[in-house]
Amino acid sequence: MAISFRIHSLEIPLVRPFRTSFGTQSVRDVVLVEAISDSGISGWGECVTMSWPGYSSEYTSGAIDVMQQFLIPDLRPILGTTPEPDAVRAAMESQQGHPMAKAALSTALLDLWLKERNQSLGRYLGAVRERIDCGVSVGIPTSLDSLIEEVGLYVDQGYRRIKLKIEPGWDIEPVRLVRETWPSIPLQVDANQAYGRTDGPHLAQLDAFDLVLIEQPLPEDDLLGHVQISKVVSTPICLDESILSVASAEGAIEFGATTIINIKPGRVGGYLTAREIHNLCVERAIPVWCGGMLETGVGRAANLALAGLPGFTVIGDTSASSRYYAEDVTPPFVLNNGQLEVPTGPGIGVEPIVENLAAMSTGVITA
Ligand code: NPQ
Ligand code: MG
Repeated sequence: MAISFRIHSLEIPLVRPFRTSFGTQSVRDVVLVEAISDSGISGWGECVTMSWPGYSSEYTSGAIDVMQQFLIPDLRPILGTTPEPDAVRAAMESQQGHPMAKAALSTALLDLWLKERNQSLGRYLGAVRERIDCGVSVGIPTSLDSLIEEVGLYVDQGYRRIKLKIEPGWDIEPVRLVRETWPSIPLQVDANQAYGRTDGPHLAQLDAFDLVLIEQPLPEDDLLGHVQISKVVSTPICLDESILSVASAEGAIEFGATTIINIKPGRVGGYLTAREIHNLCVERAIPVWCGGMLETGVGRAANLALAGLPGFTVIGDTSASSRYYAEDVTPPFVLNNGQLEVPTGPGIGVEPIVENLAAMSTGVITA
């Protein structure tokens, strides 16, 4: 006997469609990886891929495929007992790319390893905060009226920072209107790669609105373009999709392509690398914040632990469950005074509710 896996596919309706520059999502297709020990303890990790390769080259059925065909077979030799977190990451390094699939597997095994040690993920990672200030990401709506209505809802709920999704044709005017309506709320924008190198002068019009940052204006492989944009725009440029590893983070910082970094554990292959990027950024005095990928409570819990590290000084996208879901797969994370609590239980500190998991399930693969 040894550790085995169950790969759970779920579908959860979103409370409202979420539109970004790369497409619209109305239902979240979620993959939860469950790592089960001989003694019957389960560790959980969420795979943050989307169903199509719109945000990154990974996508859900591809992630399940690479887990089954390559990553789980690579892990097999070390699964006699619960492996050390470093050994898990190393075992999967023989496959290129697929950080979201790797993060899901490594987080499930890390949750199990921590539960066996009765230690929380926050403590393991080095969290210094018990509560996290929360921001919210606002999709591209159908009108300026519905934008103001939706932002107003979040402001009333207590969110401490607003992020507007932008794209060519939906940028200067919506940002102007939100800034005029809420003159002092921390506000930022995310383009998800929708602009080009010559859009600097256009994006410089956003400088008038006292934004915290402009996130990922250009394609993920265009570091030079981000350097060029940052010379024309005075608002700080923050990279998301471009940051895939410690090396790519260090390069982006040294080249002057980014002065703030969005860390998403799924995009960088898991929480160990996320912590290393955080440490690099602290060394280089680059503020970081924790991004979001419409996680269920499983991924949300782990992100809150990460966001408790000392370098996370910029408000992130760790929103309450209700921002996306009427019913979460775990007990819901509820906003309290604009904050969420870092879970303190062993591992990620939450478990899926068995009935919810069953009701949302579209299939389970044993591996
Ligand atoms: C970002 N997230 O920062 C992403 C992108 C994103 C919270 O803005 C389904 C699954 C739809 C993941 C849409 C936020 C998604 C998604 C957008 C991630 O760039
Ligand atoms: Mg982003």
